[in-house]
Amino acid sequence: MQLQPAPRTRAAIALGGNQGDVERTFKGALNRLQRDRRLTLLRRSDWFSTEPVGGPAGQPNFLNGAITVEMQGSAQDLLELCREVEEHFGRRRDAEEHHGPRTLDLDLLLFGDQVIDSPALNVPHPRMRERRFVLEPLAQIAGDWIVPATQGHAAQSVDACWQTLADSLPEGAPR
Ligand code: PH2
Ligand code: MG
Ligand code: MG
Repeated sequence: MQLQPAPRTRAAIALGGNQGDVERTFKGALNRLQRDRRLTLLRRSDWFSTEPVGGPAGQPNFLNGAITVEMQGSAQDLLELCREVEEHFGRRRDAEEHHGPRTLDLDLLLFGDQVIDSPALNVPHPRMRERRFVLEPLAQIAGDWIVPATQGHAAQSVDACWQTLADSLPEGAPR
């Protein structure tokens, strides 16, 4: 019997961080992700300086961005790869505060048109529709990607999600 190659799926990943030289970390993270032969980088957004949402008072601003990739493997495979890269760049989940400072956060936002609801992984990312620091960069690179219906939200393009959120923000809302 011949083994079939794993299917290739387009995925979207959010990058965040607010400890150390985050721009350098992001660059290193993209290199490291691409070293894995299963992954191809498709596009990357600008990097945005953003005010922290949640977490301890007074933590530094974040740098945020988004990338699209093609992954030969499952969403779980991609999650594991992201965790490895986070760890390589000094992320220590066991020693950090909820929503607190971190060197590198790689959040799997979208995986093709899949809806995944498991203890280990939720796709689409459950909070992506509410987060400016996710939608603004993602809209730059994947505006017409349809976010599948979940949690009472209809299926909607990234652009439409971003427009809805942007319209609800007060004038001059912080990034
Ligand atoms: N990540 C969080 C909590 N708060 N705020 C901003 N601006 N950017 C983030 O990436 C971020 C956050 C938890 O992952
Ligand atoms: Mg995360
Ligand atoms: Mg996160």
